[in-house]
Amino acid sequence: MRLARPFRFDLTGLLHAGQNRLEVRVANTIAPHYTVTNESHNLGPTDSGLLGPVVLSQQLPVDEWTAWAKQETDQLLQTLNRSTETLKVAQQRWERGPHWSVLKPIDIRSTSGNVLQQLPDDSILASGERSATDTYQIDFGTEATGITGVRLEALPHASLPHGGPGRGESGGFLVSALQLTVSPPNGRRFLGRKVRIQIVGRQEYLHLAEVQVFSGDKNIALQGNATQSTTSNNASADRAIDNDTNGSWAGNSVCHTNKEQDPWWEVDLGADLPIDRIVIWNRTDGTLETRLTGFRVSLIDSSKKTIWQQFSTSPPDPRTVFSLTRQAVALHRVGTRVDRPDKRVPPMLGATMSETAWSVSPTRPRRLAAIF
Ligand SMILES: [Ca+2]
Repeated sequence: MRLARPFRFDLTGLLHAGQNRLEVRVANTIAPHYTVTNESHNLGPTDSGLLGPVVLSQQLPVDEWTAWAKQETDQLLQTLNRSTETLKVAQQRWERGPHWSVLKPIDIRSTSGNVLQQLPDDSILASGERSATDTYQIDFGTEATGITGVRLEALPHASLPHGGPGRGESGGFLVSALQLTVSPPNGRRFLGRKVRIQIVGRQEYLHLAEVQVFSGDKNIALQGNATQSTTSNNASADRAIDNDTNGSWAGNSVCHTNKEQDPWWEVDLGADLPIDRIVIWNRTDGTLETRLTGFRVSLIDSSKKTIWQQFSTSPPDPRTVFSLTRQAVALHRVGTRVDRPDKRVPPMLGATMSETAWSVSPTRPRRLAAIF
């Protein structure tokens, strides 16, 4: 009879190779005895039955143990790596959802000389002489890739009028424009194989007098192979890389497509090459240069990925220079979020908002955000 715990039985020598059957039988436990003993001596449980769990452990030779552990690990890993429909859906949702991280300011400037101070949480606090208008220019460093959105948060602060979040007399603010540009880090350059120019969203003729693609000081477009969506008047695509910027039609150096939806022109440089500048020369005769109003320039790499893109709203006169060391980012969708949705906040729109604005006159300090 054993009354102390733990109960340990050494089965060495009783087990044989292969499977063994073990039966644990518990009979006549002493628990019922407690119910009839004097309470002053009763220190244990009074329920009849097995008191406590039974754990069987076995010690295997090292090699068998290793094999067993490996088998167990493999099975667990298999379970871990097995994808289910629920997991797949959850992962997709996780991947779709935004994951915000705070950008760390590197350089902060105010054109009207306001004092901009970086706080410990990397937010920026404005103070000093208030001016009617101002432009804040802030450089951030980031190693993030695949950025899909930017969120501008306006935070209340005790030093601002009525607790902020703005510097207006009521603690409000008005943001009339937001422009975002991106530069490759530490002198790195965009590598691309094709430069594509396209008029998007309407039926139009596309003419180009010349397209220069500079890698350093060398125009490497001259070595490329030019194509375009269609050709009219025998004005082939290679007229835009004939090293002649003459924009007069009579000079036979301007390429020409049919009037069509979303016409394009493209030069293939043959390999991914570092690109610093793209210069687009327009047609100059008559008033036909206006046809090149609203076009898109893209740099595409060998894997057909667009790695740089810019949209120009005004026609080159006679040329437009696109520097790839600093790229403007087109902002597409804008939303605002307030912590009190019952308060109406006018939406902030567009990459460069000259006519619309994000304007807030809070009745009490609160945290606001606009998402681009
Ligand atoms: Ca030309």
